[in-house]
Amino acid sequence: MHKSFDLFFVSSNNHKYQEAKIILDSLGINLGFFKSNLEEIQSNSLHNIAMAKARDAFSKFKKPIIIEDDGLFIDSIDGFPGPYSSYVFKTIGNKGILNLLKNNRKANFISIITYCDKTNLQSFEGKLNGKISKTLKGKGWGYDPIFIPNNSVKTFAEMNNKNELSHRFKALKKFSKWYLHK
Ligand code: ITT
Repeated sequence: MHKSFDLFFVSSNNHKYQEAKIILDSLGINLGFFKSNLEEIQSNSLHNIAMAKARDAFSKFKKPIIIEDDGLFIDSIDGFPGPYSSYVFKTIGNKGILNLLKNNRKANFISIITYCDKTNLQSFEGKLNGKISKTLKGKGWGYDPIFIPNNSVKTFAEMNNKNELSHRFKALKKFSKWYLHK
């Protein structure tokens, strides 16, 4: 069954896979899914966390894989939650973030996609600038209801073209260029 897949996305998060699948389909890459909780090392570098996750994923599944590590970096609180985005979402959540912010609402979302196979370990970064909304807007997963990309008045949760401009799209686009010419 797995034969038709070019490579596998390893993550505990279905939403991330579903978006990555749509994006890579549009770029001509057929992405399978292994649902798994990967080792998440303590580090303030998304790149280091991503490399550890990718090594862990490849050692578990022994097939070409990609993993993703994301961070929402908010300027006025020194880049918090950054590498702790997953933990912060599960604890204080979007309402907790909104309660921390005043006037300066600038933020950026970063995605690191790391590819690993027997001979390669390669990372690709996508960064999207934007701001945090004043209230929750729209229905979406994770930080989608509070993140407004630059040049938009809508949050990710209210947009219908998130996958054409997101941090994830930018990282996967760079990855696809490399992967298809590898
Ligand atoms: P893995 O198993 O792949 O690690 P995860 O959900 O723990 O899944 P991350 O460590 O990359 O993933 O955590 C980043 C968090 O940031 C994630 O849990 C979401 O809450 C949030 N996030 C990442 N990308 C997002 C997006 O496109 N929209 C909304 N929230 C996002």
